[in-house]
This record gives sequence, C-alpha cells and structure tokens, in this order.
Amino acid sequence: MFEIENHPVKDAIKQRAHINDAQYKEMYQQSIEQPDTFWGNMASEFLEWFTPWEKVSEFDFNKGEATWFKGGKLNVSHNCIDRHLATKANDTAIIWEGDNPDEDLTITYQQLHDKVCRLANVLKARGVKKGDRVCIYMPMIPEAAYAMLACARIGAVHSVVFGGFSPESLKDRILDSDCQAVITADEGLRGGKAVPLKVNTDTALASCPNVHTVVVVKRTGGEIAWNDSRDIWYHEQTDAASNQCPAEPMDAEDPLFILYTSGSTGKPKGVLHTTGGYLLQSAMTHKYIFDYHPGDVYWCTADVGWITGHSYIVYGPLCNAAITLMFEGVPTYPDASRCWQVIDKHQVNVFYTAPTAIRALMAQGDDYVTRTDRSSLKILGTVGEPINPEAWEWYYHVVGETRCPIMDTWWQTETGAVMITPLPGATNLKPGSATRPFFGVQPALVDPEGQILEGATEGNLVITASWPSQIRSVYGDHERCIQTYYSTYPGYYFTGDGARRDEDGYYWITGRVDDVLNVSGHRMGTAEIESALVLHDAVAEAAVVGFPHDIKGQGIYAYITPMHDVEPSPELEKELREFVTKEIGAIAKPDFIQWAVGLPKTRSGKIMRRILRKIASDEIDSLGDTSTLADPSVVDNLIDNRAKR
Ligand code: 6R9
Repeated sequence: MFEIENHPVKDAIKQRAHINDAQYKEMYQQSIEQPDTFWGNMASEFLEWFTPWEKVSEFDFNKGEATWFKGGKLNVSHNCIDRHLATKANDTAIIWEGDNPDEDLTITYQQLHDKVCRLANVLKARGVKKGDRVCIYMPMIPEAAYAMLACARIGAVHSVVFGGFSPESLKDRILDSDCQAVITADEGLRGGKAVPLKVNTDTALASCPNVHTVVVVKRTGGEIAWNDSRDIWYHEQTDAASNQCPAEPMDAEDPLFILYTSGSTGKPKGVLHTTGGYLLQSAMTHKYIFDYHPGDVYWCTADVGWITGHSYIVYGPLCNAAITLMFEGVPTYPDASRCWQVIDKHQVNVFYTAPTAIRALMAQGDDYVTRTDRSSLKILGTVGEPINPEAWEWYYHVVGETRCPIMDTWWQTETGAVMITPLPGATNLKPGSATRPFFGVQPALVDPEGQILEGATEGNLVITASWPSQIRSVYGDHERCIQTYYSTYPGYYFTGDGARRDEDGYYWITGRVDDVLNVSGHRMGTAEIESALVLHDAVAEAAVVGFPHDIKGQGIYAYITPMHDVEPSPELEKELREFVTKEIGAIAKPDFIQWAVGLPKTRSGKIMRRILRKIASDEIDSLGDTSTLADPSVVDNLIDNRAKR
C-alpha cells in the first residue's frame, strides 16, 4: 500500500500545461466577477458561430430557467466536424478499438464528415426533421457517434439509451420523449458476449406505435427479425445516400439532446440540454482539464449511454479537433491487462475512467499493469463517484508511475460538463478531493435550512449561479425540474450531493444525500428498483438501500416482505433478481435480498431507511434513535435475519 499524501504539480506538467495556478486564479476571478465577458470571450474562442448571440446569459433559479448565448446561431455537427476540414481533413478523429483485440479502425475528420452527412440524409429521407426526437440504442461502435452527430446536424434531438437497459426501460424512455425513430444495431459485443439490441428494440417497440423507422447497423450479423415497413439497414441506406448534407443553423438555446437519469422519486427524468452553452463548456473543460494538445490521443472509457460519453467521448473532444478513442469492450476482456494494452497499442496520452474500474483492476494485482509500458500516458482522470484515497494512490503510483496527475472530476448528467476539478498545471492534488471549481462555477455548502456555510466545513452542495452547460428542463415536465433541483434551497441549484470543504477551499464530495444509489458509477433511484420488485406477484412490499461495496462503491440491498401465501426460498430470490434485470437492466440487480416479516416504520407509516441502511451495512451497534418506531420488534427480527455475505 502507498502512503496517502498530497502531490504538488510537477515541473514537467507545468511546462506543458495550458493553465498554471496564477492563470487559474485570475481567470476564475474574472469568470465570477464578469461572467458575461468571460464566457463571451470563450464562446468566440472555442466555437464557430453562424450568427452572433444577443445576450450572453440570463437566469432565474426560482423558475428553473437559464439561457446562454440567446439569438446566436450555430450547429454542433459543424463545430465538431466541418470547421476542422480546411486544415485537418486527414487527421484522425476517432480511433475505434473493438471488443476483440484484433479489431480496430481509424476514422479521419473527412470520413467522419461523410458518414455523418450520409446518415443525416437517411434520417431526413425518413421524414425526421428539426425538433423531432430520435432514440439511439447502440453498442460502442463509431456509428453511435455518427448517429449523435447526424441528429445534431439536422436539428433532431437525440435520446441515447444505454445498451445495457432492458426493453422495458427502453420503451419507457421512447414513450416519454415520443421518439419516432430508433437507431440501433443487430447485436452489441462486450467481453465476447452478444447483446441482443435489435431483439430488445423489437420488444420495446411493440408498445411504441409512433416509431416509424428503425435504422439497424450490422455489427455481428446475428439472426434478427425484420419488419419491412419499419426497419432499414444502415449500410444499405447510407451507401446510397449523398455524402453532403448542410448543417442546420440552430439557436444556441435549441435542444441538442435528452438523457434520462435517475432521481430519488418516480421514473427516470429526461434531462434536457441545449446547443451553445453545452458545447462550449464540454469543449473548454476537455481542453483545460486534460490539458489537450493537438495530436494527443485521448481515451475516455465511458459508454455513450451516459453523460460522460456524450461530453467526453463525442462532443468535447471532437469540438476541439481531438483524437478520441472509443472502446467497444470491457476492461477485463480478454484479461485484466486490456486497458493498459490498448494504451500501448494506440499510444494513449490521456486516460479517463471510473473509480469502480480502478478498484476492480487494482484487485487483480499489479502484474497486469506492470507488464505493459504505459510511457505514453501524461494525464489520468476519474469520474462518477468518490474515489477512495487508496485507489487514488494505486492509480497514481502503479498506472501512472507518479508521472501523471489525476484529475478527479465532479459533475452530473444535469451539469452537462465538469464543475469541480483540478487542472494539471495549476492544482496541487490531494487524493480523494475533486479540489476546486472550474471557471464560472460557484459552488457553496449549505446547512439543512439553506444557510450558506463559510470556511472549512461540511454541508449540502449547491451551485449559486448559472453555468453554460446547465440542465434546461426535465423533458415534458418543467415543474418536476423546479421541484427536483430548485425547491430544496430556493435560489440555488441543489446537486443532491454532500461535501466537505477544507482549509484550502478544496471540495471533498461525500456522496448522495438523497435516495439515489451510485453502483459502479451508475446512478440509480432506490424507488425505481422498489417499483420493479413490487410488480412481482410474490412481493408485498420492498425497500431498497445501498451498502458499502469494495469494488462497486455501493451495492444494492433489498428488503422484501413476501405476500402472505408465499414461502421465501433461494429460488425465489434468484427469480426476483432476474426479474429486476428484466425490468430495468443488469445494473439494477440486487446483491442481497433479505426476507422481512415487516419493515421498520414510523407511526405515520414512513419506512425508516436510516435503520435499513445501518443493518445492510452491518452497523447494528449504531442504529441511532429508534424511539419513533411503530413496532420496535421488527428491527430485532431484521437484525437476526441479515443476509449472509
Ligand atoms: C458525470 C456523472 C452524478 C453523481 C453525482 C455524484 C457522483 C460524479 C464524482 C462523483 C464524487 C466525483 N459523482 N463524479 N462523486 N466524486 N468525481 O457521473 O454523472 O451519472 O449523473 O452521476 O455521481 O454523486 O451527483 P451522473
């Protein structure tokens, strides 16, 4: 084990970096004091506009409203592709590494242009137009990026659904945003196993009468059913289409995409992002946080089904004319050396991944890492959940050989881009801390009454002023947007996270303070899993909580009260786990199921989750106040019947 200590910026990094500490402080100050001047300058530097904006920013958090660069016209696909063609047509845009280590591809900016235009023309020919919603349910293949950019090119709003979600989840998302076209593949390929994407799509679409078109990419050639009036092959149609398609001028505030994410109540929400501000902040953070220089090979291991894939595989990097690596597979296939082999094979300079992957690879032993070279690496990054200092030091010493600073980036689907993060040439690192706010971001800690706390302290994390890539609405339900993010602490955006701030002003995110779980970096509402469980005939009541898990960060623990005539059994447990997988997806499958005669409730009938969390975490000596329980004997019974680990 390595000692946990602070790591000052190294000279070699400082020399190359875009931003040093003095510049960070000066730019941050300006970004707060004169935000419109600061962001106006950045918008001219980072993006190409067809028409300039009328006003940089305007916001009213009480109404959950924010606009950036209103009146300005631009197109995301033009910014990510066309404007690079004059000087970089033959430069690499995407390096694709297949699930199978023998498969890879390089796509230049010119090729990207042609692919995106062809697909955009196919969509247009099927009647998809500006403002229409298109669902993208894809494996990690370049066509996923083409699909996103093709939508952006014609002004259609994409909704990417993670390929690991079930037909049921896919259906809910298609219906919620009324998508009328779906882009998918016959099958995906992960860790040598096929993922039945078209079969899932067919199942979902049985309940989605408005979907008139399904574009199918042939990835594996696996057997699939075909609906002649609805399904079209990607390769046939794009081969026949023109490779020229004008980019639709969009208002900076026109929607770019919807991405569903979990909250503490109800069904997942469609987080809506718009065009100008989102692209600006994703591009700018990508350049400064990863200290991106032309020619650097940059690899973010996320899936495009998550916000990290949107902002840091596709939009941010391509807007900066970067080389972005897209990986179809998983870090442990064919073996736990895969990531490091890919880094050597493609001479990767920047590697951005999740703490859960780091912990999983750490558990496999150093040899998988040290047998590879990794000398190309310059910067490392993490995202998705708090990183424990032990994993941080391992990443720093073993993977990066103490040469590469680690950027622990805190942000959310709703924030669109990174909010709290170190910068390689500016920030002395403390393992486990996301450190300081990015330009223009004003975090604060509040007490339960919403009073702002000063100095070194701990509290709930809010953001006090708008930032360009901020969530604009919850699709189709602005009231829910206000309710979720702006009503807990009026006047502020509430993140749902708790945090500590130390004497140097560094932030340490402590995790969610609401009923949202973070399992392997995936966000999940306990309410969603509970709703799935109670759909099963054998279940009378269900309560789901998280517990600390060495690799996943959090695991899922479900307390289930069976129907009176149901006999609990290991077979039924297994069935319920499969049931959740079918309803939501494998990422929501409970690690433990405990049969509960009753759940601990207050006299008013509220489930006391605090107690359930303690029992699931095996912290039975610190249950806290149990005096409000309607029936205290329920707790003894739960303790006696804890799930075996
Ligand atoms: C980008 C992304 C957001 C939630 C967020 C927080 C957790 C993300 C983190 C982190 C500690 C970090 N989170 N990054 N916690 N340190 N560097 O992950 O978006 O899927 O919406 O999740 O993830 O709890 O609120 P999303």
